[in-house]
Amino acid sequence: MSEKLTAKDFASDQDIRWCPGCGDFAILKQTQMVLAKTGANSDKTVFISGIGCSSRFPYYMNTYGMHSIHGRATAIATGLKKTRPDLDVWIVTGDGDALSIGGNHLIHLLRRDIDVNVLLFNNEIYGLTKGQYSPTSKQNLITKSSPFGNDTKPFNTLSLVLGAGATFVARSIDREAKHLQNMLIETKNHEGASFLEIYQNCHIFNDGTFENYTDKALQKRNTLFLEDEKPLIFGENEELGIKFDGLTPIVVNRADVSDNDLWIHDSKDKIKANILCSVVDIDEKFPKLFGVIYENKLAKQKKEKLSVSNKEYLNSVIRGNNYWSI
Ligand SMILES: Cc1ncc(C[n+]2csc(CCOP(=O)(O)OP(=O)(O)O)c2C)c(N)n1
Ligand code: SF4
Repeated sequence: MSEKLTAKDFASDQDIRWCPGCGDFAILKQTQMVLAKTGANSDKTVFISGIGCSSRFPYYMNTYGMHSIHGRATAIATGLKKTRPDLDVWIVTGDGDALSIGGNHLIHLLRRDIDVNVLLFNNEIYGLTKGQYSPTSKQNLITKSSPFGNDTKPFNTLSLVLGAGATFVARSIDREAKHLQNMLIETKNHEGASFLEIYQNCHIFNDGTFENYTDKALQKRNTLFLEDEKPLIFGENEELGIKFDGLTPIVVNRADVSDNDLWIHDSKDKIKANILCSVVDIDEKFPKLFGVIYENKLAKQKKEKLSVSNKEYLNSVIRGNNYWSI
């Protein structure tokens, strides 16, 4: 039996070329820890990236990897997973790489429910090319390519991937080490396409964009870390909650209602997940959501059935001699 690897074993000997202080470091560290913790085999693990600062990730991992083409990590990973289902395939991508040039490939990977782990490092900017606005940049943000302010609305990333058919949708943030670690474990464990958005601070070109969620004085009012079977509670002193008024989520004072009336998180519920992503997550009167928003575990069973019949069908095509007539 092979020896259990440590986090250090998953680190390569390459010099890391991210700016000191970049949020990418924290994600790299937690990923290496998670691989060690979950007993991953470096010979069976592959990181595929596109182009961007975040996409330098595979160089720093002592696993197989490919720093591929802008926006196409999803296509390459799909091909790899289809031909080598025994491999644990991870995609590392940025908001530009995944949602601008790679948007089309991302939605189809999710629709096809390819069993890979997508880590989207969202810094709401193009880092590598020095600070142009991206499809997740906030409206009115002044950047190199929007000197008068970004006049386009950002994607609602979580709604987008949920709509594309992702069977696992979660969010974490570079500054919350323990949470990030847990989310990476959940992402790895999910069978099917897992999508983890990680808020990542680019302190060179978009510093402080996630300050509301990391600043100690602001964090409690502005974040809600979802846990299954727990009520949606937030606020400086956990004094606020979210409940339904008919079909509409509203913020209530916990002093005015019973906790039993609050919204209880259930990541299996796709209707609730849709409301969380399309109503709660985008409205500043609500806190920003972190955690597993949606997971469909049943997708795995259906898939197993399908892959057996596909395999038999493919075998009969390859080994048969009656299929090609001109
Ligand atoms: C075909 C092509 N078009 C454009 C570029 C230029 N380019 C390189 S990285 C990038 C965006 C990177 O932004 P993001 O994916 O958010 O990653 P970050 O650098 O912020 O981690 C762009 C537009 C390219 N390399 N190839
Ligand atoms: S430019 Fe931004 S995203 Fe790129 S390495 Fe530097 S801090 Fe990180």
